Amino acid sequence: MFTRIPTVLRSQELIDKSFLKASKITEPYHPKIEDKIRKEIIDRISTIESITCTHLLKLVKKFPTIEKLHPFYEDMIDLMFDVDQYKVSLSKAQWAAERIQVLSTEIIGQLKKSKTIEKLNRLMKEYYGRYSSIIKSIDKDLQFLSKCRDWMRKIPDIDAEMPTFIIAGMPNVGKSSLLSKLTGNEPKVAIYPFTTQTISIGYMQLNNQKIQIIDTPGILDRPMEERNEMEIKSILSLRDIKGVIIFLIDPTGHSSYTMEQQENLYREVKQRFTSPIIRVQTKADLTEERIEKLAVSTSTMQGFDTLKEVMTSMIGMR
Ligand SMILES: Nc1nc2c(ncn2[C@@H]2O[C@H](COP(=O)(O)OP(=O)(O)O)[C@@H](O)[C@H]2O)c(=O)[nH]1
Ligand SMILES: [Mg+2]
Repeated sequence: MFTRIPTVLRSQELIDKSFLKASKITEPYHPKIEDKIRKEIIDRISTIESITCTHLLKLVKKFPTIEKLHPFYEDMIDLMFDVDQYKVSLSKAQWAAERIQVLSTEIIGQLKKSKTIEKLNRLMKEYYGRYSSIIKSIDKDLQFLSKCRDWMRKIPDIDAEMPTFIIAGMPNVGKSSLLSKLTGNEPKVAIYPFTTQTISIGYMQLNNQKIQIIDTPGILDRPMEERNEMEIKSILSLRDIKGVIIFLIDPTGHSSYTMEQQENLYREVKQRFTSPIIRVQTKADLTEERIEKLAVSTSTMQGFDTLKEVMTSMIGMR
């Protein structure tokens, strides 16, 4: 999702990069030495301006506008860094680019009117000095934006607009098995911010529509009371994904969790999330007992057709 945000150079890096490029510029022979020097300095300044403004304006353009993002990303970002500071830092980048453009135009104008080599060199020095101080004045902002970029790249690549099913249930009830049997592919795995957990994302077609299934190992599988505040907030951001929850229940004892533990988790998920919830019994091959209308087995594939029908009927319910 946020993989296209460009790397942010620190002030000194940007200065070094521009100056290095500028230093390589040499003018061919001119009959008058002042003309040669003037042309060279003007070209250098234009190069510095162009490299710098391209970089800064690319940041302004490619860093996302937070308000335009889906609430899920907005919430995540809100947990990660100070959004007001983010906006300030981006506008400082814009400001610096504009200042550099004005400065370059001003100095180039003066260069064109200057006759002596001494005056030309003095203007070049002045430009380098004023340029550097503008760029250095936004170093904190560039540093901050670089950190924001690192954070944003950690947000899992959930497509917030795609119909989504979120698999929940205690550990070992069969979440991962169901995901891989439904999607038939290796899921994408991402670290879930502020937790020590990962989430897996898989895709499948239901009724000619691409849907996304999220397996939440360690995320929707234990009571919130065992979690710290950041972890809770981060998990609750999943509420913004308007998905349907598939809550798996393993009544066989195979998962080593009691029905009571599983029902407690169910109640908690139901209370915290407003999404519709489909309850599904798992490991139906291990027992004749049916405690839910829907019962599936990833060993025998029984119940899969019915589950898919129910899922299809729920697409677009939220
Ligand atoms: N017999 C049987 N075992 C299953 C079924 N689904 C999962 N398992 C087994 O249950 C264990 C836990 O499954 P897993 O998908 O990793 O559960 P998760 O922790 O909820 O992701 C694994 O050993 C699976 O092979 C099923 O339908 N039938
Ligand atoms: Mg698992």
